[in-house]
Amino acid sequence: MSALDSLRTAFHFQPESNWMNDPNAPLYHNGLYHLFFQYNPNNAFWGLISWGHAISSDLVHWLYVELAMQPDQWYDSQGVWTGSATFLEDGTLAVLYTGFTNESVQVQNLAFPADPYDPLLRKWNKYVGNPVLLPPTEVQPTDFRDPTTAWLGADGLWRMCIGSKLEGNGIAILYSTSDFINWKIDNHYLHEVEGTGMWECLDFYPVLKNGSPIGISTSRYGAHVKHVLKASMDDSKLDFYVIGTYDHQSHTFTPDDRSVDLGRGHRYDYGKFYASKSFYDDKGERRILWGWINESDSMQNDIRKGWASVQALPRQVWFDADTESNLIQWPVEEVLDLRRSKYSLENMVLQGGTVVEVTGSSGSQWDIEVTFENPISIGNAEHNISDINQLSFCGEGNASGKGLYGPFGLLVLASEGLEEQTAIYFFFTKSNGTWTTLVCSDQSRSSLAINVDKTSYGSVVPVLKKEKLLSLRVIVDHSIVETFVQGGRVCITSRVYPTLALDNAARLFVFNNGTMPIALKSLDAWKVSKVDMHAYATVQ
Ligand code: DQQ
Repeated sequence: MSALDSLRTAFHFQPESNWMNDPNAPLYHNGLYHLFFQYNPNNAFWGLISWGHAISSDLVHWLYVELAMQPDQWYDSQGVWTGSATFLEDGTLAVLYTGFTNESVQVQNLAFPADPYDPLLRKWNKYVGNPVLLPPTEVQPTDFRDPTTAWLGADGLWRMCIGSKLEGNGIAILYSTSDFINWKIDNHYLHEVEGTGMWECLDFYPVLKNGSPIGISTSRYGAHVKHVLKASMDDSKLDFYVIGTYDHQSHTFTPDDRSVDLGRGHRYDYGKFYASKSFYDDKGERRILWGWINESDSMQNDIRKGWASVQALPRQVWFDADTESNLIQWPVEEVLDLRRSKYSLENMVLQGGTVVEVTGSSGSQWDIEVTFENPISIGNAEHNISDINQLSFCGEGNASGKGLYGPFGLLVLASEGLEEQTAIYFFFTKSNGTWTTLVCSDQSRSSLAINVDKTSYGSVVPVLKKEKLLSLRVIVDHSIVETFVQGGRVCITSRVYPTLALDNAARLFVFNNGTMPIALKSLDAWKVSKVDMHAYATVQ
Protein backbone atom coordinates (compact mmCIF):
# COMPACT_ATOMS: atom_id res chain seq x y z
CA MET A 1 0.00 0.00 0.00
CA SER A 2 1.42 3.40 -0.95
CA ALA A 3 1.18 6.56 1.14
CA LEU A 4 -1.34 7.88 -1.40
CA ASP A 5 -3.70 5.00 -0.55
CA SER A 6 -3.80 6.19 3.05
CA LEU A 7 -5.28 9.50 1.92
CA ARG A 8 -8.59 7.98 0.85
CA THR A 9 -11.32 9.00 3.26
CA ALA A 10 -13.07 6.45 5.46
CA PHE A 11 -16.46 8.06 6.14
CA HIS A 12 -16.84 10.96 3.72
CA PHE A 13 -18.85 10.35 0.58
CA GLN A 14 -16.80 9.70 -2.53
CA PRO A 15 -17.32 7.47 -5.56
CA GLU A 16 -15.36 4.23 -5.93
CA SER A 17 -12.96 5.92 -8.35
CA ASN A 18 -12.43 8.84 -10.70
CA TRP A 19 -13.52 12.46 -10.54
CA MET A 20 -16.48 13.98 -8.69
CA ASN A 21 -17.52 17.61 -8.30
CA ASP A 22 -20.81 19.34 -7.42
CA PRO A 23 -23.55 17.60 -5.41
CA ASN A 24 -26.72 17.54 -7.54
CA ALA A 25 -30.43 17.25 -6.73
CA PRO A 26 -30.04 15.85 -3.19
CA LEU A 27 -33.39 14.58 -1.96
CA TYR A 28 -35.27 12.30 0.41
CA HIS A 29 -37.93 10.03 -1.11
CA ASN A 30 -39.73 6.89 0.04
CA GLY A 31 -37.33 6.11 2.89
CA LEU A 32 -34.10 6.80 1.02
CA TYR A 33 -31.74 9.70 0.64
CA HIS A 34 -30.40 10.24 -2.87
CA LEU A 35 -27.24 12.03 -3.79
CA PHE A 36 -26.47 12.73 -7.43
CA PHE A 37 -23.15 14.27 -8.29
CA GLN A 38 -21.10 15.62 -11.17
CA TYR A 39 -19.00 12.65 -12.18
CA ASN A 40 -16.38 11.82 -14.79
CA PRO A 41 -16.58 8.00 -14.89
CA ASN A 42 -13.44 7.71 -17.01
CA ASN A 43 -10.75 9.80 -15.36
CA ALA A 44 -9.64 11.30 -12.06
CA PHE A 45 -10.00 14.82 -13.49
CA TRP A 46 -12.90 16.97 -14.73
CA GLY A 47 -14.04 16.09 -18.26
CA LEU A 48 -17.18 14.80 -19.92
CA ILE A 49 -19.59 14.86 -17.00
CA SER A 50 -22.43 12.44 -16.20
CA TRP A 51 -24.62 12.28 -13.13
CA GLY A 52 -23.34 9.76 -10.59
CA HIS A 53 -25.93 8.48 -8.12
CA ALA A 54 -25.83 6.97 -4.63
CA ILE A 55 -28.52 6.02 -2.11
CA SER A 56 -28.58 5.84 1.67
CA SER A 57 -31.02 5.31 4.48
CA ASP A 58 -29.02 7.41 6.94
CA LEU A 59 -26.87 9.92 4.99
CA VAL A 60 -23.73 8.11 6.16
CA HIS A 61 -23.77 4.60 4.63
CA TRP A 62 -24.04 4.81 0.84
CA LEU A 63 -24.63 2.38 -2.01
CA TYR A 64 -23.56 3.39 -5.48
CA VAL A 65 -26.14 2.85 -8.19
CA GLU A 66 -25.73 3.24 -11.94
CA LEU A 67 -25.26 6.60 -13.62
CA ALA A 68 -28.53 8.51 -13.54
CA MET A 69 -27.85 10.51 -16.71
CA GLN A 70 -25.14 10.55 -19.35
CA PRO A 71 -24.30 13.05 -22.10
CA ASP A 72 -26.21 11.31 -24.88
CA GLN A 73 -28.39 14.05 -26.43
CA TRP A 74 -27.44 17.06 -28.56
CA TYR A 75 -28.56 19.34 -25.72
CA ASP A 76 -26.16 17.80 -23.16
CA SER A 77 -23.57 16.09 -25.37
CA GLN A 78 -20.74 18.09 -23.78
CA GLY A 79 -21.90 17.47 -20.23
CA VAL A 80 -24.86 16.79 -17.96
CA TRP A 81 -24.18 19.64 -15.58
CA THR A 82 -25.54 20.76 -12.26
CA GLY A 83 -29.22 20.70 -11.38
CA SER A 84 -31.81 20.46 -8.65
CA ALA A 85 -34.86 18.42 -7.72
CA THR A 86 -38.39 19.67 -7.04
CA PHE A 87 -41.39 17.66 -5.86
CA LEU A 88 -44.47 18.99 -7.67
CA GLU A 89 -47.86 19.22 -5.95
CA ASP A 90 -48.99 15.80 -7.23
CA GLY A 91 -45.80 14.18 -5.94
CA THR A 92 -44.05 14.10 -9.33
CA LEU A 93 -40.31 14.41 -8.96
CA ALA A 94 -38.87 16.78 -11.54
CA VAL A 95 -35.20 17.48 -12.06
CA LEU A 96 -33.97 20.56 -13.90
CA TYR A 97 -30.35 20.50 -14.99
CA THR A 98 -27.96 22.35 -17.26
CA GLY A 99 -26.88 20.71 -20.50
CA PHE A 100 -23.82 21.86 -22.37
CA THR A 101 -24.88 21.42 -25.99
CA ASN A 102 -23.04 20.20 -29.09
CA GLU A 103 -22.69 23.91 -29.98
CA SER A 104 -21.31 24.89 -26.56
CA VAL A 105 -24.47 26.61 -25.31
CA GLN A 106 -25.73 26.21 -21.74
CA VAL A 107 -29.42 25.25 -21.77
CA GLN A 108 -31.82 23.96 -19.11
CA ASN A 109 -33.35 20.49 -19.39
CA LEU A 110 -35.94 18.46 -17.55
CA ALA A 111 -35.73 14.84 -16.44
CA PHE A 112 -38.10 12.51 -14.56
CA PRO A 113 -37.68 9.11 -12.91
CA ALA A 114 -38.49 6.44 -15.50
CA ASP A 115 -40.33 4.48 -12.81
CA PRO A 116 -41.62 6.70 -10.01
CA TYR A 117 -42.42 3.55 -7.99
CA ASP A 118 -38.81 2.34 -8.01
CA PRO A 119 -37.58 3.39 -4.55
CA LEU A 120 -34.02 3.48 -5.89
CA LEU A 121 -34.91 5.89 -8.72
CA ARG A 122 -32.31 4.15 -10.86
CA LYS A 123 -33.48 5.04 -14.36
CA TRP A 124 -34.14 8.57 -15.58
CA ASN A 125 -35.95 9.83 -18.68
CA LYS A 126 -35.00 13.10 -20.24
CA TYR A 127 -38.04 15.11 -21.30
CA VAL A 128 -38.74 14.80 -25.05
CA GLY A 129 -39.21 18.56 -25.40
CA ASN A 130 -35.77 19.47 -24.04
CA PRO A 131 -34.31 22.00 -23.75
CA VAL A 132 -36.95 23.89 -21.81
CA LEU A 133 -34.88 27.07 -21.54
CA LEU A 134 -32.28 28.77 -23.72
CA PRO A 135 -30.05 31.58 -22.47
CA PRO A 136 -31.72 35.01 -22.64
CA THR A 137 -30.16 37.29 -25.24
CA GLU A 138 -28.56 39.65 -22.72
CA VAL A 139 -26.16 37.02 -21.31
CA GLN A 140 -23.38 34.97 -22.90
CA PRO A 141 -24.47 31.45 -23.95
CA THR A 142 -21.78 30.03 -21.66
CA ASP A 143 -23.00 32.02 -18.61
CA PHE A 144 -26.34 30.37 -17.92
CA ARG A 145 -26.35 27.45 -15.57
CA ASP A 146 -27.39 25.49 -12.49
CA PRO A 147 -31.16 25.90 -11.90
CA THR A 148 -32.29 25.96 -8.27
CA THR A 149 -34.99 23.86 -6.66
CA ALA A 150 -38.28 25.61 -7.53
CA TRP A 151 -40.68 27.12 -4.98
CA LEU A 152 -44.44 27.46 -5.25
CA GLY A 153 -45.96 30.92 -4.76
CA ALA A 154 -49.39 31.95 -3.50
CA ASP A 155 -50.27 32.74 -7.13
CA GLY A 156 -49.91 29.03 -7.97
CA LEU A 157 -46.78 29.56 -10.08
CA TRP A 158 -43.48 27.79 -9.60
CA ARG A 159 -40.35 29.92 -9.58
CA MET A 160 -36.66 29.14 -9.77
CA CYS A 161 -33.53 31.02 -10.60
CA ILE A 162 -30.45 30.46 -12.70
CA GLY A 163 -27.00 31.97 -12.17
CA SER A 164 -25.36 34.22 -14.71
CA LYS A 165 -23.35 37.39 -15.12
CA LEU A 166 -24.00 40.66 -16.86
CA GLU A 167 -21.25 43.27 -17.39
CA GLY A 168 -19.22 41.77 -14.56
CA ASN A 169 -22.15 41.66 -12.12
CA GLY A 170 -23.37 38.37 -10.68
CA ILE A 171 -27.10 37.92 -11.37
CA ALA A 172 -29.84 35.49 -10.34
CA ILE A 173 -32.26 35.31 -13.28
CA LEU A 174 -35.79 34.60 -12.09
CA TYR A 175 -38.27 32.42 -14.00
CA SER A 176 -41.84 31.29 -13.39
CA THR A 177 -44.07 28.55 -14.75
CA SER A 178 -47.42 26.92 -14.19
CA ASP A 179 -46.52 23.53 -15.72
CA PHE A 180 -42.75 23.20 -15.17
CA ILE A 181 -42.25 23.02 -18.95
CA ASN A 182 -43.04 26.50 -20.23
CA TRP A 183 -40.91 28.96 -18.29
CA LYS A 184 -41.21 32.75 -18.44
CA ILE A 185 -38.39 35.12 -17.54
CA ASP A 186 -39.38 37.70 -14.90
CA ASN A 187 -39.06 41.43 -15.47
CA HIS A 188 -36.46 41.71 -12.70
CA TYR A 189 -33.56 39.65 -11.40
CA LEU A 190 -33.99 38.04 -8.01
CA HIS A 191 -30.67 39.61 -7.09
CA GLU A 192 -27.60 41.29 -8.59
CA VAL A 193 -24.31 42.34 -7.00
CA GLU A 194 -21.86 44.57 -8.78
CA GLY A 195 -18.47 43.17 -9.72
CA THR A 196 -18.99 39.68 -8.32
CA GLY A 197 -18.66 37.86 -11.67
CA MET A 198 -20.42 34.67 -12.72
CA TRP A 199 -22.74 33.11 -10.12
CA GLU A 200 -22.85 29.31 -10.26
CA CYS A 201 -24.97 26.82 -8.34
CA LEU A 202 -27.46 29.26 -6.79
CA ASP A 203 -29.48 28.07 -3.82
CA PHE A 204 -32.48 29.91 -2.34
CA TYR A 205 -34.39 28.72 0.72
CA PRO A 206 -36.22 29.80 3.87
CA VAL A 207 -34.99 29.42 7.46
CA LEU A 208 -37.00 29.99 10.63
CA LYS A 209 -36.43 33.46 12.08
CA ASN A 210 -36.69 32.20 15.67
CA GLY A 211 -33.47 30.23 15.28
CA SER A 212 -35.11 26.81 15.52
CA PRO A 213 -33.01 24.12 13.83
CA ILE A 214 -36.21 22.75 12.33
CA GLY A 215 -36.07 23.11 8.57
CA ILE A 216 -38.87 24.07 6.23
CA SER A 217 -39.65 23.29 2.63
CA THR A 218 -38.42 25.60 -0.11
CA SER A 219 -41.98 26.76 -0.84
CA ARG A 220 -42.63 28.17 2.63
CA TYR A 221 -42.71 31.94 3.13
CA GLY A 222 -44.19 34.49 5.52
CA ALA A 223 -43.30 36.74 8.40
CA HIS A 224 -41.77 33.89 10.42
CA VAL A 225 -39.05 33.15 7.88
CA LYS A 226 -35.94 34.73 6.46
CA HIS A 227 -34.51 33.69 3.13
CA VAL A 228 -30.97 32.63 2.30
CA LEU A 229 -29.49 33.21 -1.15
CA LYS A 230 -26.25 31.38 -1.89
CA ALA A 231 -24.00 31.75 -4.92
CA SER A 232 -20.84 29.90 -5.82
CA MET A 233 -18.48 32.56 -7.13
CA ASP A 234 -16.87 31.26 -10.30
CA ASP A 235 -13.95 33.72 -10.08
CA SER A 236 -12.87 32.84 -6.53
CA LYS A 237 -14.39 29.34 -6.24
CA LEU A 238 -15.95 30.33 -2.90
CA ASP A 239 -19.53 29.85 -1.66
CA PHE A 240 -21.08 33.01 -0.23
CA TYR A 241 -24.53 33.54 1.24
CA VAL A 242 -26.67 36.48 2.22
CA ILE A 243 -29.71 36.51 4.51
CA GLY A 244 -32.71 38.68 3.72
CA THR A 245 -36.42 38.96 3.11
CA TYR A 246 -38.32 37.54 0.17
CA ASP A 247 -41.49 39.42 -0.73
CA HIS A 248 -43.85 36.80 -2.08
CA GLN A 249 -46.10 39.40 -3.77
CA SER A 250 -43.41 41.19 -5.77
CA HIS A 251 -40.96 38.27 -5.77
CA THR A 252 -38.11 40.50 -4.74
CA PHE A 253 -35.33 39.68 -2.32
CA THR A 254 -33.86 42.31 0.00
CA PRO A 255 -30.70 41.56 2.00
CA ASP A 256 -30.86 42.41 5.71
CA ASP A 257 -27.51 44.17 5.55
CA ARG A 258 -26.09 45.34 2.24
CA SER A 259 -22.62 45.67 3.71
CA VAL A 260 -22.51 41.88 3.79
CA ASP A 261 -24.27 41.38 0.45
CA LEU A 262 -23.66 38.24 -1.59
CA GLY A 263 -19.94 37.89 -2.29
CA ARG A 264 -18.96 40.52 0.28
CA GLY A 265 -19.84 38.92 3.60
CA HIS A 266 -20.68 35.49 4.91
CA ARG A 267 -19.25 32.28 3.60
CA TYR A 268 -20.54 28.80 4.38
CA ASP A 269 -16.99 27.76 4.99
CA TYR A 270 -13.75 29.72 5.21
CA GLY A 271 -11.69 26.86 3.77
CA LYS A 272 -12.44 24.66 0.80
CA PHE A 273 -16.15 24.15 0.11
CA TYR A 274 -17.83 24.84 -3.23
CA ALA A 275 -20.88 24.35 -5.45
CA SER A 276 -22.97 23.42 -2.43
CA LYS A 277 -26.65 22.59 -2.52
CA SER A 278 -29.26 22.19 0.22
CA PHE A 279 -32.51 20.23 0.37
CA TYR A 280 -35.39 19.93 2.77
CA ASP A 281 -35.47 16.55 4.47
CA ASP A 282 -39.07 15.99 5.50
CA LYS A 283 -38.15 12.81 7.38
CA GLY A 284 -35.82 14.65 9.74
CA GLU A 285 -37.61 18.04 9.41
CA ARG A 286 -34.35 19.72 8.65
CA ARG A 287 -32.48 21.47 5.87
CA ILE A 288 -29.36 19.62 4.83
CA LEU A 289 -26.44 21.13 3.00
CA TRP A 290 -23.99 19.23 0.80
CA GLY A 291 -20.73 20.81 -0.41
CA TRP A 292 -18.01 19.65 -2.77
CA ILE A 293 -14.46 19.54 -1.35
CA ASN A 294 -11.85 19.50 -4.10
CA GLU A 295 -8.29 18.24 -3.77
CA SER A 296 -5.34 20.50 -2.95
CA ASP A 297 -2.86 18.02 -4.38
CA SER A 298 -1.46 17.91 -7.92
CA MET A 299 -3.45 16.42 -10.80
CA GLN A 300 -0.65 13.85 -11.26
CA ASN A 301 -1.29 12.59 -7.75
CA ASP A 302 -5.05 12.53 -8.35
CA ILE A 303 -4.39 10.33 -11.36
CA ARG A 304 -2.02 8.12 -9.32
CA LYS A 305 -4.65 7.81 -6.57
CA GLY A 306 -7.32 7.10 -9.18
CA TRP A 307 -9.85 9.41 -7.52
CA ALA A 308 -10.35 13.09 -6.86
CA SER A 309 -12.48 15.02 -4.38
CA VAL A 310 -14.97 14.20 -1.66
CA GLN A 311 -18.24 15.62 -0.37
CA ALA A 312 -18.19 17.38 3.00
CA LEU A 313 -20.22 15.61 5.68
CA PRO A 314 -23.86 16.59 5.19
CA ARG A 315 -24.62 19.54 7.46
CA GLN A 316 -27.88 20.61 9.05
CA VAL A 317 -28.29 24.34 8.51
CA TRP A 318 -30.43 26.93 10.30
CA PHE A 319 -30.54 30.64 11.23
CA ASP A 320 -28.41 31.86 14.12
CA ALA A 321 -30.95 33.84 16.15
CA ASP A 322 -28.25 34.72 18.73
CA THR A 323 -26.15 36.79 16.35
CA GLU A 324 -29.10 37.48 14.01
CA SER A 325 -26.59 37.70 11.21
CA ASN A 326 -25.44 34.28 10.12
CA LEU A 327 -26.28 30.61 9.73
CA ILE A 328 -25.39 27.67 11.93
CA GLN A 329 -24.09 24.50 10.27
CA TRP A 330 -23.59 21.24 12.10
CA PRO A 331 -22.88 17.69 10.89
CA VAL A 332 -26.10 15.66 10.69
CA GLU A 333 -26.73 13.72 13.89
CA GLU A 334 -26.30 10.36 12.09
CA VAL A 335 -22.54 11.02 12.12
CA LEU A 336 -22.62 10.44 15.91
CA ASP A 337 -23.38 6.75 15.25
CA LEU A 338 -19.89 6.37 13.80
CA ARG A 339 -18.21 7.37 17.06
CA ARG A 340 -16.29 4.57 18.77
CA SER A 341 -13.74 4.65 21.62
CA LYS A 342 -13.39 7.92 23.45
CA TYR A 343 -10.28 9.71 24.73
CA SER A 344 -10.74 12.62 27.10
CA LEU A 345 -8.98 15.43 28.91
CA GLU A 346 -10.60 17.80 31.35
CA ASN A 347 -9.87 20.90 33.40
CA MET A 348 -6.27 21.44 32.43
CA VAL A 349 -4.39 24.68 32.45
CA LEU A 350 -2.25 25.00 29.34
CA GLN A 351 0.68 27.23 30.21
CA GLY A 352 2.19 29.28 27.40
CA GLY A 353 4.38 27.09 25.19
CA THR A 354 2.65 23.80 26.12
CA VAL A 355 2.05 20.92 23.70
CA VAL A 356 0.25 17.90 25.23
CA GLU A 357 -0.45 14.67 23.40
CA VAL A 358 -3.85 13.10 23.95
CA THR A 359 -2.78 9.71 25.29
CA GLY A 360 -3.58 6.81 22.98
CA SER A 361 -4.63 9.12 20.17
CA SER A 362 -3.06 7.32 17.26
CA GLY A 363 -5.21 7.17 14.14
CA SER A 364 -6.50 9.35 11.36
CA GLN A 365 -10.30 9.09 11.83
CA TRP A 366 -11.52 11.39 14.60
CA ASP A 367 -14.50 13.38 15.82
CA ILE A 368 -13.15 15.79 18.44
CA GLU A 369 -14.99 18.27 20.63
CA VAL A 370 -12.94 20.67 22.74
CA THR A 371 -13.88 23.66 24.89
CA PHE A 372 -11.68 26.36 26.38
CA GLU A 373 -12.56 29.05 28.88
CA ASN A 374 -12.93 32.26 26.95
CA PRO A 375 -9.97 34.27 28.30
CA ILE A 376 -11.48 37.56 27.24
CA SER A 377 -14.82 37.15 28.98
CA ILE A 378 -12.79 36.68 32.16
CA GLY A 379 -10.75 39.79 31.44
CA ASN A 380 -14.01 41.67 30.75
CA ALA A 381 -13.02 43.33 27.56
CA GLU A 382 -15.46 44.37 24.90
CA HIS A 383 -16.15 41.89 22.16
CA ASN A 384 -16.31 42.85 18.58
CA ILE A 385 -18.79 40.87 16.49
CA SER A 386 -17.76 41.51 12.94
CA ASP A 387 -17.35 39.53 9.81
CA ILE A 388 -13.99 39.82 8.17
CA ASN A 389 -13.42 37.13 5.60
CA GLN A 390 -9.80 37.10 4.78
CA LEU A 391 -7.42 37.32 7.66
CA SER A 392 -3.82 38.03 7.06
CA PHE A 393 -3.06 36.70 10.54
CA CYS A 394 -3.99 33.13 9.64
CA GLY A 395 -1.39 33.17 6.87
CA GLU A 396 1.45 30.77 6.66
CA GLY A 397 3.02 29.46 9.82
CA ASN A 398 1.24 31.52 12.44
CA ALA A 399 0.29 28.60 14.68
CA SER A 400 3.84 28.85 15.95
CA GLY A 401 3.54 32.61 16.47
CA LYS A 402 2.98 34.11 19.90
CA GLY A 403 0.23 36.36 21.15
CA LEU A 404 -1.10 37.23 24.56
CA TYR A 405 -4.07 34.90 24.15
CA GLY A 406 -3.22 32.19 21.65
CA PRO A 407 -2.60 30.61 19.31
CA PHE A 408 -4.20 27.77 21.31
CA GLY A 409 -6.11 24.77 20.04
CA LEU A 410 -5.48 21.37 18.45
CA LEU A 411 -2.80 19.77 16.34
CA VAL A 412 -4.36 17.00 14.24
CA LEU A 413 -2.81 14.53 11.81
CA ALA A 414 0.47 15.23 13.60
CA SER A 415 3.53 13.01 13.33
CA GLU A 416 5.20 11.90 16.57
CA GLY A 417 7.99 14.45 16.25
CA LEU A 418 5.55 17.12 15.00
CA GLU A 419 7.32 17.41 11.65
CA GLU A 420 3.81 17.25 10.20
CA GLN A 421 0.79 18.82 11.88
CA THR A 422 -2.39 20.68 10.99
CA ALA A 423 -3.13 23.32 13.62
CA ILE A 424 -6.68 24.49 14.33
CA TYR A 425 -6.54 27.34 16.80
CA PHE A 426 -7.99 30.44 18.36
CA PHE A 427 -6.13 33.72 18.50
CA PHE A 428 -7.14 37.07 19.96
CA THR A 429 -6.23 40.43 18.46
CA LYS A 430 -6.83 43.80 20.07
CA SER A 431 -7.46 47.02 18.26
CA ASN A 432 -8.67 50.30 19.81
CA GLY A 433 -9.31 48.47 23.09
CA THR A 434 -11.53 45.87 21.45
CA TRP A 435 -10.70 42.21 21.28
CA THR A 436 -11.54 40.10 18.25
CA THR A 437 -11.57 36.28 18.29
CA LEU A 438 -10.04 34.62 15.27
CA VAL A 439 -10.01 30.97 14.30
CA CYS A 440 -7.41 29.61 11.90
CA SER A 441 -6.64 26.34 10.18
CA ASP A 442 -2.92 26.33 9.47
CA GLN A 443 -1.91 23.84 6.78
CA SER A 444 1.63 25.17 6.33
CA ARG A 445 3.18 22.18 8.17
CA SER A 446 0.54 19.64 7.22
CA SER A 447 2.81 17.70 4.88
CA LEU A 448 6.46 17.28 4.01
CA ALA A 449 5.33 16.79 0.39
CA ILE A 450 5.97 19.54 -2.10
CA ASN A 451 3.52 20.50 -4.88
CA VAL A 452 0.67 20.48 -2.39
CA ASP A 453 -1.37 23.63 -1.78
CA LYS A 454 -0.87 24.41 1.93
CA THR A 455 -2.87 27.63 2.11
CA SER A 456 -4.03 28.50 5.63
CA TYR A 457 -7.58 29.65 6.25
CA GLY A 458 -9.27 31.75 8.89
CA SER A 459 -12.21 33.81 10.00
CA VAL A 460 -13.38 36.12 12.73
CA VAL A 461 -15.62 34.23 15.15
CA PRO A 462 -18.67 36.08 16.46
CA VAL A 463 -18.62 35.37 20.22
CA LEU A 464 -21.40 36.76 22.41
CA LYS A 465 -20.62 38.43 25.70
CA LYS A 466 -22.59 35.78 27.55
CA GLU A 467 -20.50 32.96 26.03
CA LYS A 468 -17.92 31.89 28.59
CA LEU A 469 -16.59 29.00 26.52
CA LEU A 470 -14.96 28.78 23.13
CA SER A 471 -15.59 25.54 21.29
CA LEU A 472 -14.20 23.58 18.36
CA ARG A 473 -15.51 20.41 16.79
CA VAL A 474 -12.89 19.01 14.45
CA ILE A 475 -13.59 16.00 12.23
CA VAL A 476 -10.54 14.32 10.78
CA ASP A 477 -10.68 11.74 7.98
CA HIS A 478 -7.24 10.93 6.50
CA SER A 479 -6.96 13.85 4.07
CA ILE A 480 -9.80 16.13 5.16
CA VAL A 481 -10.19 18.23 8.30
CA GLU A 482 -13.59 19.84 8.92
CA THR A 483 -13.85 22.38 11.72
CA PHE A 484 -17.04 23.75 13.31
CA VAL A 485 -16.44 26.69 15.60
CA GLN A 486 -18.69 27.99 18.40
CA GLY A 487 -21.43 25.45 17.71
CA GLY A 488 -21.22 25.81 13.92
CA ARG A 489 -21.24 29.59 13.61
CA VAL A 490 -18.06 29.41 11.55
CA CYS A 491 -16.80 26.42 9.52
CA ILE A 492 -13.41 25.76 7.95
CA THR A 493 -12.64 22.74 5.79
CA SER A 494 -9.17 21.86 4.56
CA ARG A 495 -7.50 19.10 2.59
CA VAL A 496 -4.15 17.83 3.86
CA TYR A 497 -1.74 15.23 2.54
CA PRO A 498 0.56 13.93 5.27
CA THR A 499 3.49 11.70 4.35
CA LEU A 500 4.38 10.65 7.93
CA ALA A 501 1.19 11.25 9.91
CA LEU A 502 -0.72 8.52 8.12
CA ASP A 503 -3.12 5.99 9.64
CA ASN A 504 -1.85 4.85 13.06
CA ALA A 505 1.19 7.12 12.85
CA ALA A 506 -1.09 10.17 13.17
CA ARG A 507 -1.47 11.76 16.62
CA LEU A 508 -3.57 14.39 18.32
CA PHE A 509 -2.24 17.19 20.58
CA VAL A 510 -3.56 20.24 22.40
CA PHE A 511 -1.34 23.29 22.47
CA ASN A 512 -1.00 26.85 23.67
CA ASN A 513 1.64 29.04 22.09
CA GLY A 514 0.40 32.27 23.66
CA THR A 515 1.95 34.03 26.66
CA MET A 516 -1.06 33.73 28.95
CA PRO A 517 -2.26 30.38 30.33
CA ILE A 518 -5.44 29.00 28.78
CA ALA A 519 -7.90 26.76 30.64
CA LEU A 520 -8.99 23.71 28.69
CA LYS A 521 -12.39 22.76 30.11
CA SER A 522 -12.95 19.49 28.26
CA LEU A 523 -11.77 17.47 25.34
CA ASP A 524 -13.55 14.39 24.03
CA ALA A 525 -12.08 12.68 21.01
CA TRP A 526 -13.89 9.71 19.51
CA LYS A 527 -12.36 7.36 17.01
CA VAL A 528 -14.65 7.21 14.00
CA SER A 529 -15.38 3.92 12.30
CA LYS A 530 -14.91 3.34 8.60
CA VAL A 531 -18.02 3.21 6.45
CA ASP A 532 -18.02 0.65 3.67
CA MET A 533 -19.52 2.05 0.50
CA HIS A 534 -20.44 -0.57 -2.12
CA ALA A 535 -21.96 -0.71 -5.54
CA TYR A 536 -25.64 -1.64 -5.06
CA ALA A 537 -25.36 -4.70 -7.32
CA THR A 538 -22.69 -6.30 -5.11
CA VAL A 539 -24.90 -6.53 -2.03
CA GLN A 540 -28.14 -7.80 -3.58
N1 DQQ B 1 -19.83 22.59 -12.16
C1 DQQ B 1 -20.79 22.19 -13.16
C2 DQQ B 1 -21.48 23.43 -13.57
C3 DQQ B 1 -21.29 24.31 -12.41
C4 DQQ B 1 -19.88 24.01 -11.98
C5 DQQ B 1 -20.06 21.49 -14.27
C6 DQQ B 1 -19.57 24.41 -10.58
O1 DQQ B 1 -22.85 23.20 -13.86
O2 DQQ B 1 -21.48 25.66 -12.72
O3 DQQ B 1 -19.39 20.33 -13.81
O4 DQQ B 1 -18.53 23.66 -10.02
